Amino acid sequence: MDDALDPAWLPDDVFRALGTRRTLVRGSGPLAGTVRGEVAAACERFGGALVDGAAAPADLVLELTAGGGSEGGSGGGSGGIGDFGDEGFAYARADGRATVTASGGRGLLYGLFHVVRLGEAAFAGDPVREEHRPALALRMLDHWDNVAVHPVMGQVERGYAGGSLFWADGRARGGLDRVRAYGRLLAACGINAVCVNNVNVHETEAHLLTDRIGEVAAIAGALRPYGVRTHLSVTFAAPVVLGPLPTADPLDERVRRWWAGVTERVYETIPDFGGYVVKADSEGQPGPFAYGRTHADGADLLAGALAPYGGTVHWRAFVYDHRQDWRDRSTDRARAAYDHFVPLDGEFAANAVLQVKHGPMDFQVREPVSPLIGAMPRTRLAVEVQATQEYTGQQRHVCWLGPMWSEALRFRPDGEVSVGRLADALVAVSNVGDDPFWTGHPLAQANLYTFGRLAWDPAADPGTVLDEWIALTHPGAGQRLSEGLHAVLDRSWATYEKYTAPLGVGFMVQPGHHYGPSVDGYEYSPWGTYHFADRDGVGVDRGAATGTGYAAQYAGPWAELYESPETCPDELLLFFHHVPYGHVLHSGKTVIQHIYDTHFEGVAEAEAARRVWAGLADLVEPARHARVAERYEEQVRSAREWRDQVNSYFLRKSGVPDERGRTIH
Ligand code: GCW
Repeated sequence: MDDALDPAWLPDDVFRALGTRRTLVRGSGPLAGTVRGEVAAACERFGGALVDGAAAPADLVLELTAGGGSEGGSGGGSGGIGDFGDEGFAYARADGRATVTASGGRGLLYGLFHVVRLGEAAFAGDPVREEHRPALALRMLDHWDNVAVHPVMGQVERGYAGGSLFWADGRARGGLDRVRAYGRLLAACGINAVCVNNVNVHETEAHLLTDRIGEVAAIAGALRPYGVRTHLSVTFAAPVVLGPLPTADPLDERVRRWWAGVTERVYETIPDFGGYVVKADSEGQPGPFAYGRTHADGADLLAGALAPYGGTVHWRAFVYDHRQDWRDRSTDRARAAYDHFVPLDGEFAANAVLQVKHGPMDFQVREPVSPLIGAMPRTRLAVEVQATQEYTGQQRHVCWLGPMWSEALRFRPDGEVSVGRLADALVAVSNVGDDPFWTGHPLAQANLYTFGRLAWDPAADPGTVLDEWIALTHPGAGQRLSEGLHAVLDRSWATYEKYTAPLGVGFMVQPGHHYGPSVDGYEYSPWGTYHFADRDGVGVDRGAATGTGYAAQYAGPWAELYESPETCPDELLLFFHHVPYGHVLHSGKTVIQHIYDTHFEGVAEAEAARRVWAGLADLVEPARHARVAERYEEQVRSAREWRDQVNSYFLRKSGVPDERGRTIH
């Protein structure tokens, strides 16, 4: 394995408790083999032993048993030892001895990492017996990686961690050690699927589906030992782009046969292939609209091709008009996904999953939960979040997104069932590249880890997940380091929100690359992302009574709550309403004073976090410490820029002075 590669949450030391003990692994198949390999490596390092044989010797300390359940398909059999599903396991501890029992290899793998996470506690303490199963069957990372470097977007679209893990020099990387190590990290936090290329499928990447499928197979081979399945983004126009058809019309019989044939060959090459991801009729990508067909027609075409092999199509709901006229106040981008898809509920095939961004706009620092979530009870749902920090500091700023994601997953669209329970899958746009720290900013590793753990259990407390990440990433971390890491991470999302776009209004970023402030950067653009600030007020009227009607897309209790500025939560006020600067928030402050105060506070908090980090220099490995310290310089610089531009802009628009008389330019 690459020595220069950061071990992230799997440094050797986290295997100490396991590696010093005697462990028996029972079970056959490749994933049980992976578990055996992990145990053997840990024992070699720490002096324990991997015990062979069917019977457990008396001095055995850990027993890991997998039944004969399938490793690939769904519905792992019980193998006569209880049915924990494909990926679940039972963990028990008594008298200093631990056991993990699973129905198949996948469950065993997750059970192994459960023991690793527990460390010494896996063996000590009162007897326990617990069963663990993932709440969501699919926990996926979407890589927006291009094979050929794109002239504008580069190798990884919205990537802030160097080049691609998978692709370099126009082809799949030769050495796949890093991909294997990635699969291992993913398994250790519960992620079980990866889509290896950008949803914007350009010409070169279109060929991955056919003549270049061998390269995808090589990547799949490196991920498979850790239970991670491979998916591929495909272009809806593939039959035309790759030929020889003149049309991609989903209802054309030739098109149907084309997809069936191509998909058959995909499965010949990658028997456990996960399926396709499709961005259609969105930001210039081709789709069924060109043929007067619906998105259900489009999705069902691909679902039909995948069905014989158990594959799934992830069809993205990010469909909106990106050539809007800013003068037209009746079109509301936030409405688009709901308007396009709700009428199609019930028309999607059983193996089609509608992949919906968690918010209605585009991964802003604050958005309400998309009203599409929960509005299509007869359609399978994947919720998409963005680990890559496109709008949250681009991995130059610390912004731990655990609390944001957890809030979205706990939201109850109908007042009862949470988003986490409604979803079949949770997907994150990956924040990983070929950077030695994986994520550019070492602290952004916490986002990846937290995503995996929340996908396994959306009800988990993000703070507890962060504790886990800290303990794994810094084994033996004393109280000072743990507290320091909590201090810089816990509220980092709130801090970022304070110094950027206020009260849910969003954007205000520099066009194109989306880094740094430009209050009016998108105000007169075709992208549908406006704040409508004038001398009297700011915000978007999305109410049903006087605005775009977006608020009425929510189920009863939320529609009512968001409709009125009196009941709308402060943090979303400008998302839902255009209000005067003197409007008084529930906090008791006026909107304008809130803008000033939060921007001063946000910068002060970023400066304080930088100081906390500086004080941890003696406790953190030097290269890691230096990388974060360097990024804090940029974060503080950028936060001040945000503060000064936003505050000056609103002072000039409103003419209302800061009641505390601070410097505003
Ligand atoms: O957030 C926007 C990004 C695009 C991205 C798009 C999407 C892959 O700015 O770069 O394209 O969303 O989600 O499809």
